[in-house]
This record gives sequence, structure tokens and C-alpha cells, in this order.
Amino acid sequence: MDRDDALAFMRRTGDLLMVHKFGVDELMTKLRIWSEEFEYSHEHDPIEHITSRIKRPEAIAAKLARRGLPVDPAAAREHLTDIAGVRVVCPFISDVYLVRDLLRQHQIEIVQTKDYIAEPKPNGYRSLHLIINVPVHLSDRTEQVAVELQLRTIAMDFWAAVEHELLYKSGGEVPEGFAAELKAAAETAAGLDAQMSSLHERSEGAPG
Ligand code: 0O2
Repeated sequence: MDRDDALAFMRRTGDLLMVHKFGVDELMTKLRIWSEEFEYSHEHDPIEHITSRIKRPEAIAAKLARRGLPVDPAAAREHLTDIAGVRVVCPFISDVYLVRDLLRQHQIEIVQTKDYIAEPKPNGYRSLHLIINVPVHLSDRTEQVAVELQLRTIAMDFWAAVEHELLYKSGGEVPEGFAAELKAAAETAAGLDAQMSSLHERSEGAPG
């Protein structure tokens, strides 16, 4: 795809991006309400912080082209489930599943689950990935918008952020031994999560 095609695609994606932004807004509002509610009731807040992003039009176009799909908003709508992304970072692993359970209890439709905590990626990446269908109530219709929700602990987030930065900076050319060291670092982060969970459980059980 050349530059002109990319620009033409960007001009035609306005509606697509707007409705996905609304999907993100809806989901973020729910998550923020739960977080504030837990804090207000002095219960442990399972959400440390939340971030979101809408995929850039150039990245949407590139992904469609990579998959051999037509580079147009309709194909993006039909085939891509990561145009809207929300990331929830939790203190403990149990919080990740607690937030997932809250979504289930509220009949939020989870259409796909990839549990990279139960089964980490070969490079050590850990996170729970859900694709959620969020109803967006527009003035004249309701649209179901797919949002990719990534849930992970602070330790997993630290690893993923640094790994992304290192690989990005090295332009995909990873120096010798890098992968093994990164994987070892992921194991260290997992060990830290286990240790923190154990401390948390003991503090919950402690009197006073
Ligand atoms: P961005 O900018 O974060 O969106 P697909 O996205 O469908 O082509 P896949 O592998 O089926 O690919 O999707 P998957 O496994 O659900 O993971 C997609 C997203 O998870 C990535 O998005 C990253 O955000 C994150 N992710 C997955 N694996 C890794 C990893 O090894 N390291 C890090 N740091 N993040 C990872 P994008 O599209 O890469 O980018």
C-alpha cells in the first residue's frame, strides 16, 4: 500500500474510529466505577490503573494489507478486533480474574479469551486478553463494538512495556542471548507476583 492509499483510507475511517472510541469510553466508565466503588467501600481495589488506545489508521490499514484483506473500513469492522484497546493493570493476579468475573456477572459479552497467564507465550509474555462486545447507543441505532481488553499485573506490565521498548529500539534484530534473558526476566516477574500474592493473602487473614 502506498502513501496515497494510506491517506485515502485514513479519510474514510472517521466513523469507524469514532464508534470504537465510544466503545472504549463505555468500558472505561464501567471499570472506573468499580474501581472507585471498591475504594469508597474501603475494600481492596483490584484496579491499579487503566489505559486505552485506538489503533492508528495506518496500523489498521497495514494489518488488513498484511492479512490480504481489502483495505477499507468495512473489512476492518468485520475482521479486526483490536481497533479499540483497553489495558487494566492490577496489583495481584487474583485481581485480574476478579475483574474478568465482574464483567461476566454483568452479562458483558466476552467473545474470545486468550489466557497468557495460564499459558505464557514462549517469550515469557503474560496477560489475560479478552475480546468484549460493547453496545454503543448512538442517537439512531445501537452498535456492538469489539474492544480488546488486556488485564495484567503491575509486574507483567513492567515486563511487557520494557520488552516492547527493547525490541522496538533494536528494530526486531535482537542481540545474541537477549530472548533467553528476557524470558528469565519474565520468570522473575512471575516470581515477584507469586510472592506479593502470598503477602497479600497473609495480610488479608491477619487480625486487625
Ligand atoms: P498494540 O499497539 O499493543 O496493539 P494479532 O494482534 O491478532 O495480529 P495475536 O498474537 O493473535 O495477534 O494477538 P494477541 O496475542 O491477542 O496479542 C496482541 C497484543 O498483545 C499486542 O498488540 C500487544 O499489545 C500484546 N502482546 C502480545 N504479545 C506480546 C509480547 O510478546 N510482548 C509485548 N510487549 N506485548 C505483547 P500489538 O498489535 O502488537 O500492538
